Amino acid sequence: MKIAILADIHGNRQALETVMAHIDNWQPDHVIVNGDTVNRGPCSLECWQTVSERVAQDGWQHTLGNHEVYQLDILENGFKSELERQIFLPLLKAHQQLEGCVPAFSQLPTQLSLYAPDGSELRVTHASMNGQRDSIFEDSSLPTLREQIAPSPAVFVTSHTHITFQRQVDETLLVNTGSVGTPADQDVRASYAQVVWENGRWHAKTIRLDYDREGTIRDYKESRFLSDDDFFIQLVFKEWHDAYFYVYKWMDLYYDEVKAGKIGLETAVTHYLNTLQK
Ligand SMILES: [Mn+2]
Repeated sequence: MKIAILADIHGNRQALETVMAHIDNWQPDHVIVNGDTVNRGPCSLECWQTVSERVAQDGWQHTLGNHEVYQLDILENGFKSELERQIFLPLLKAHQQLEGCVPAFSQLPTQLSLYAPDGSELRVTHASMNGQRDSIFEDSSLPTLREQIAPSPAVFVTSHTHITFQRQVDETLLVNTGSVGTPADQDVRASYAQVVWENGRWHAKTIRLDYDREGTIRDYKESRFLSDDDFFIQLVFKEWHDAYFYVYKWMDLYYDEVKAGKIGLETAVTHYLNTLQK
């Protein structure tokens, strides 16, 4: 039994196309898209539609990611303040692209399980058993990991951190798929996981693929995702460009001061980007 698990496409259709072609060539028995198909990148709608077509035509499955939850939250509640609206402008732009597709996100399952002939379980969820935002890291303590994957299956597949790894946790093979659209391990290549049941045991492999990054830059520009009036998208773009997460660090350093009105959002973002260039 061959299972492909891809995740965190994040609106990057160039990366998705390359990964899809590789998966189609591998001919797995099951394909699971493990959440966060939308947001961050310039082509949320195209990515959602492409994956939805494969779900309808080829039996692919799709789990709920925290970014699908964000879109449902915007649909239901909008933004709490003007500052929130500015910071989350990239999410709002994706929301406008997605239009009528967002309600369907509420139908996505939070986890999926497949079973080997011996009854052993492979479980797939976007982050952990504690929810779509509870990151599983390779270097977490054993008690933390046990709690995040309980009740422990034979194979636990997570995503969300955009950093691929494999680790044994007691009897469980723990696999992080990494991210198709915007990896965060400073390796810009798209990432997905192949999990195989063979000769009575499970094993897993991460696949890394080069794709048309110039095409992604063109998509950012042509979709006007990278516009001058949206300071925050420049941080998100730099995360994609460098395959590294900066937004959390920016939040730590500047969010309170920006919220208190001590520094403008544009200044705070520009200042931070300048420090990164040194
Ligand atoms: Mn996520």
